[in-house]
Amino acid sequence: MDRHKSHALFTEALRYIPGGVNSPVRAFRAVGGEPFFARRAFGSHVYDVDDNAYIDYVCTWGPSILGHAHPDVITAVKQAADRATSFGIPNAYEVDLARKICEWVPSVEKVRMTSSGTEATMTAIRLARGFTKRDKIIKFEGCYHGHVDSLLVKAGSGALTLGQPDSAGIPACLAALTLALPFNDIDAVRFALDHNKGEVAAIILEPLPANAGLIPPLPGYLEALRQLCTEHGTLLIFDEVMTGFRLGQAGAQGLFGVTPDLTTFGKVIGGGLPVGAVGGRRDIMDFLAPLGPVYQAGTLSGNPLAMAAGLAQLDTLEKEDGYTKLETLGQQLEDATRSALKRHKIDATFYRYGSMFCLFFTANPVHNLTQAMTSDRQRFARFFHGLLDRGIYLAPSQFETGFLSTAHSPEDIAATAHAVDEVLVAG
Ligand code: HOZ
Repeated sequence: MDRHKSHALFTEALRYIPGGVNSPVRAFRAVGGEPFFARRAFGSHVYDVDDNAYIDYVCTWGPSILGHAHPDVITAVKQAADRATSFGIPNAYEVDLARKICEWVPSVEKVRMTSSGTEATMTAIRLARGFTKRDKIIKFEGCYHGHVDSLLVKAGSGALTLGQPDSAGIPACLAALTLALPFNDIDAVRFALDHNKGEVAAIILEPLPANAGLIPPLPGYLEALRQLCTEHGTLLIFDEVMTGFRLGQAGAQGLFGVTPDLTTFGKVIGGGLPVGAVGGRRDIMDFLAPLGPVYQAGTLSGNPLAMAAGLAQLDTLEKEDGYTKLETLGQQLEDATRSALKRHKIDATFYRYGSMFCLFFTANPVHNLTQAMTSDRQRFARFFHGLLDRGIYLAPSQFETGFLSTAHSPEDIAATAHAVDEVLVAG
C-alpha cells in the first residue's frame, strides 16, 4: 500500500510536534511503522492522504457510534455553527443534553459538562474528596481515566502501551494518595479499605475496563464494590467515558445493574467533538461551585457545537434502534473471529460486549492487567499490520479496544473476516 504522502507528513510532524502526534498511542510505537494521516472519513471508512481506504474499527476511539460524518450530526453542527461556535454563556443545547443524560442514566440526577473525559474524571475526584473530606482514592491497575495526575498511577491505554503506567512529573506525595489495586480482586479492596479506614474518598474504575484491552468484570465483583463503598462511606465512581451511551442508553451500569454515586462520560455524548461530563447524585453534584465549595469551570464547557452534535447523535441512535443494530453486527464479527481462530488453531482470547471487542493473543482468560500482559504483543503487531495492509484499521496497540458503528455493514464484517483469515494463515 502506497503511503508516501503520510510518510512526508509524519516526517514534517516530527519536526514540530513531540513524537509527531498529539496523543501518544497514535504514534504506532507499540506495533512499529508509522501512522497514516487521515484526510476524510465517512460511514464505516476512513481515507488517508494517499487515498487508501480502511474499514475503521477505532471509530475515533469510540465517539463515532453512528459512523463518521453521519448526516444528522453534520447538519446539527452546521446549524449550531451558523449561530455561533462558542458563547461562554448558558445556552439551550446544554440544557437539552443534560436532560437527556439524566433521563437515560437513572443514577444521574445532575450533570456538569466539561471539554474532555480527562476533565470529567479530574472533577469527579475533586468532588469526591470535597464531599467526603477524605484524600485517598482507590483505582485499579490497567484502568485509564485520562491523564489526571492522581490517576496516572498504574494506568492503561497509551501509558501502558508505551511502558509508562506511572508517569514522570507527578509529585510522590500526590501519587501516595492513590492506591492502585488489581482489578477483579475484591479481597484486595476489602483489605485496602480496612487498612485506610475513614480515609478513602472514592473508588474509581471503568466498570468494563477497556484501556488494557477489554477486561470483563467477574460475576458479583461490581456488586461487591458497591456494597463495600456503602459500608465505608466511600463514593463509587464509574468512568464510563468509553462505555457510556455505547453499551446501551444507561451504559455499563445499565448492563451490569450496579449503581455508582458518580459517573464520568465523554466520547459518544460529543458526537466526535471535544466533550466530557460528570454526573450523579444530586447531593454530591450540588457540592460543585456555584452551589458548593468544590471549584470547577471551563470556557468551552457546554460548547454549542459539541452539545448539538451529541444531542443529534443520541437522538439518531434512539430513532434508528442503534443498540440492536450494533449487537447484531457485534455478533457477526464475534462469530467470524471465533471461527477463524478455531480453524487456524490460534491460542487467543476474544471478548465482546455489544459494539466493543478485543482479541488478546493469549490462551489465558484475562481478568486483570497481569493476565492481559501475558499477550503476545509481537503477534498482535503482525496481526495489526497484516490487517492494515488489507484495508482494515484496528487500534495500534494490544491494549486498546475495538469499536463498531451502526454504519458498519455485514459486507464490512465479511471483508474483515476474509482478511483475518489471510493474516492468521500468515502467522
Ligand atoms: N486514550 C485513548 C485511547 N483509549 C487514545 C486517544 C487518542 O490517541 O486519540
